Formats: sequence, structure tokens, C-alpha cells
Amino acid sequence: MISTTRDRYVSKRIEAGLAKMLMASALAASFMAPVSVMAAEEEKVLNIYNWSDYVGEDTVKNFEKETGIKVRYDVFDTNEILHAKLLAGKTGYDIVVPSAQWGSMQIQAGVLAKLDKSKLPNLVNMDPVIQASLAKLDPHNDHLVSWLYGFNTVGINVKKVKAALGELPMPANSWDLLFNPKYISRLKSCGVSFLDTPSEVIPQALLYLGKDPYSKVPADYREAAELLEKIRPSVTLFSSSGYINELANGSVCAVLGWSGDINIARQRAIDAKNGNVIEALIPSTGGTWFFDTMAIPVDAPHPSNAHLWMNYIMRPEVQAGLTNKVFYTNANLGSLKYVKKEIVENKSVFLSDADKKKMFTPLPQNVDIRRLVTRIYTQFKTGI
Ligand code: N2P
Repeated sequence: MISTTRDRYVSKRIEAGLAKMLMASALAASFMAPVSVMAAEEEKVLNIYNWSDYVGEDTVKNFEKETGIKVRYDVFDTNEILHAKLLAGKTGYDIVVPSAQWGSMQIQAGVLAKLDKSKLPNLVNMDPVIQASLAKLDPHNDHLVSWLYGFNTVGINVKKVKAALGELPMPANSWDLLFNPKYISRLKSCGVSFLDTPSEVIPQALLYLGKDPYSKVPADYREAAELLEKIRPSVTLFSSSGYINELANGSVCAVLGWSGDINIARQRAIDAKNGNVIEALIPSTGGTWFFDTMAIPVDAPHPSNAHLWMNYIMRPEVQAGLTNKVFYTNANLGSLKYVKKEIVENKSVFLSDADKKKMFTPLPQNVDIRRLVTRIYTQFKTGI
């Protein structure tokens, strides 16, 4: 074949192009190699975002010692805060701890990663009853691993509440202390705190009115708003974490809070020997559970370390360490023998079977109801 000058020129251009492409792919390969090695070894860091006052004494320290992984630990105190961050994405966190009904919404939104269960052999320790109930929100338990669970209730400073009530006897229904104007108006003088989170306060108000706490009927929410308007003048603080110390040191005498947090306040008052007797009342007319779970954001930078953490937490003695420090129940069947006797016997940590039957399990809400809940709560809090 006779090649023309133009042909030779074209073939030279093609060769040069090929050489460039080869060089480029060799370069790309040399840049990519360290990335794949890095992925296999994963940087020794784990970024955790958990509720405040919600971990054992040595949980983090022992994990770091054993694995050489450095834990960076940030805290939040409402599901709303965590949810907004997860939906915005790029949180930088490897482990987050949503309540299960929020986790379910996050799974729907595609922001939580599917777990690699081959890395979680300790899942065998988890109570099949709790797993089955979580599976209603997270099919096949593919994304969420139980951390701790507890319930919403009334916490009181026994002596201060009795003094403020005067001749009024303690009500049989502990929720009357917060939702019946006759009682709460007296407690205002010693300080009343409500959780600062719409998704926990509104269901409790609905329940007090005898409604479904996760109602889908807007008229129910209007009734809840009316009830809250009546008691608003007596609420002196909105807090989802600081209230623990306020209750322990006597700055408030009654709270709508979380069962374990109120027991933490009780323990802090005992340790401080300040004379305050704090009690988490049993919601004998019914209340709402929460089931908090570990999950891995879909864009977590250290997913292997996150699996290591989850599996470590599910060791019976490690999960017992959480309960021993923060007074919430865990779903680890083998852990009970490591839980302190006085905690096992504390009926506001481990509810009796009769009390358990009166508790409601939270359900995810659709966007319209969540907007309504937020609006009513904001009106309640700001008094507008
Ligand atoms: C942590 C309380 C978390 C309970 N202090 C509510 N999910």
C-alpha cells in the first residue's frame, strides 16, 4: 500500500494520541493504586454522632485501646437535629444513632447504608423480639442495630414537688403533674422543664387526651394544641439534655424527660449528696417508648471501622456497660448478667410486664403530620 504524506501525518497523529492515552492510563493507575490500598486498610479513625449522656464509662476508651482506632465523638439531643444533618448529607460521621422510626424515614430517603452482616457476628446476641419489632421499620434489620431503649416519663424532685402541691395529694396518673393545669400551675414555683423536641412532646399530649399518640387525624392535633396552650404559662424551661443537671441540683422540680436521663439526675444528686431525692415516675396510664439504633450514613468515610464498632457494642459486657452508666435497657440477651443488681431491680429502667403492655411504639409520620407537629410545638414553645 502506498502511503501519501497526509496518510503518514494522520498515522503519526494517531500514534501520538495513543501514546498520550497510554501515559494517561498509566498515570491514572499509579494514582488509583494507593486509593485501593487505602480502602482496604481504612484510616484508623471513627467519627461518631450520638445523643449526649448516652455511652458507658469506658466504652470509647476500651474500643480505642483494643483497635488502635481514634474515636471522634460529637453529641446531639434531638432526632430533628440528626435528621436534618443526614438529609443534607456529607456529615462526615461513620456512626449515627437515630430513634428507629426516624431511622426508617432515613432508610426511605436513601441516606443510611445497608449493613454487611458478615462483619457483625454478634448480631446473634440481640433479642429476637426487639429485632422483629425493629424489622417492621427496617425490613430484615438491614440498616439499624439496637443501641438502647427507654421511654418518656415524668421526673420529679420528690420533696420539692410535695411541698409545691401543698394540700393536693400526688395524682394517681403521673402525667397529671404536667398536663393538668391544676397541678402544673403549682409546680411552676419550683420549675418545670419539657423536652425541647416536637416529636416527643406532641405524642405525649395526644396520649394524655386519650388519643393515638401517632394519630393521623389533624383534629386530634388541634386538641393537643389547646391543651398545651393552657399549661404553657407554667413551663419554665425547654431542654433535652441540660435538664439532667437542673433536676439533679434542684433548679427544676418536674420534667417531661427520658427515663434514663431522669435516673442519671437521681444518681448525680446522690453523688453530690445535695439532699435532692429524684424519681423517675412510672407512666402507669401509658407512655411512649423510643428504640435508639446505630446506623452508618451512606457516605460514611470509615464504614469498616463503623462495623467494628457495632460488633464491639453488641458484646454482652460492652452493651451492659451502657445500661450500667445511663440507665436505659438494651436488647442484648446475654448482657443482663453484667448489669448491676440495683439497676435490674429499678422498675423505671426495666418496666414490669404489666407496665410494658401500656406503652406505645413510635411510628414514622408523613411529611404533613410532621409539619403540623412542628407548627403546634413552635406555637407552644413561643407562646404565639
Ligand atoms: C440520651 C437520651 C436519649 C433518649 N440522653 C432519646 N432518644
